[in-house]
Amino acid sequence: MTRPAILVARAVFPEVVSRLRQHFDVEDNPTDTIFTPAQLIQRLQGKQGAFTTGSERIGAELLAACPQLRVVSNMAVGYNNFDVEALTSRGVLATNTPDVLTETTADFGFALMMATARRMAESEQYLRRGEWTKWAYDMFTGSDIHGSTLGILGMGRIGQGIARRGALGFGMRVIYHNRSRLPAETEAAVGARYVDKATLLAQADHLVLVLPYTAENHHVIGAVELAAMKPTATLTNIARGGIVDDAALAQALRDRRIAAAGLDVFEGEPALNPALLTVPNVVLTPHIASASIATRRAMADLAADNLIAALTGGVPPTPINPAVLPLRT
Ligand code: 8YV
Repeated sequence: MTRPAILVARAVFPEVVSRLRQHFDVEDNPTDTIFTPAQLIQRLQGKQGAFTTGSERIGAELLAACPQLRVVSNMAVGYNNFDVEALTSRGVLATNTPDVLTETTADFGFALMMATARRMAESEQYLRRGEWTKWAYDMFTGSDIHGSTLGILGMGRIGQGIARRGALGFGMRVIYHNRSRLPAETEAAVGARYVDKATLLAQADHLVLVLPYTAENHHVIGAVELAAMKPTATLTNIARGGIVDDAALAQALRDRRIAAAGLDVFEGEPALNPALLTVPNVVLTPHIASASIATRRAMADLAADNLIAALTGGVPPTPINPAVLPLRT
């Protein structure tokens, strides 16, 4: 029996590629070239599996051009780069990497919120520029985390992790809004209270976005929502670019409509709205919320587990569209 062939679309831990080679004929990408859509289609010819990241778009056109494809395994919990409907209608399994990154990403969301509230990036740049000549009573004064109101939009696993940190670690009052309300015992365990979106915007001292990017969630935070927030509030986005209208946010930051923002994700990243680079009251990081060494390795291992199980008759641990199982051979 011939071994399945797979493409590892981006550079990833060599140990994980070696493990995949025990099962498959592997074409990898150690130079980490970003393939154009046409190059991706070309590389996927004759491949039954693909190991992808958020950078690879898997849509109807690609699937039509790659009829041998049986499984796409995303090394990410988010999968807005996948057209799940198109995948399902073609009988192609999609998998992601939930759970293994929850706590690491919640840590980062909390850190970014704190850095934003306490103006860490802005003050570090001031120090590096050599402008620190004396202490001053009002130098880089920010807003407190402890005792303040934490607002969370989107309350999945990562949102719950941030809520716990806020409620149990920092004595914050935690409010959240989500498509569906959590069961009462989960709300009690994470210390969060459900509110409507208008209340969330009006009452949060620190608003953190942790919701998936979908068509409905495009620009969920735009000029109107920013205007509804407290002028002293901060906004942190660790979810996806496109959830926030970045142009409207840059304007709101410039006008001090809100105090500050922390952004790990951007519309059209890795490009970013140039206006964001011209406002001082924003902390910018390059989509690294899940980037601890241990967690990135766990994500790569889980993505490999999914591919191996899917193409060797096993049960993939974290399928997105399990309805397509068992896969056709
Ligand atoms: C990934 C992420 O680093 O898991 C996600 O959804 O956003 C990050 O953890 C990124 O998507 C690369 O695949």
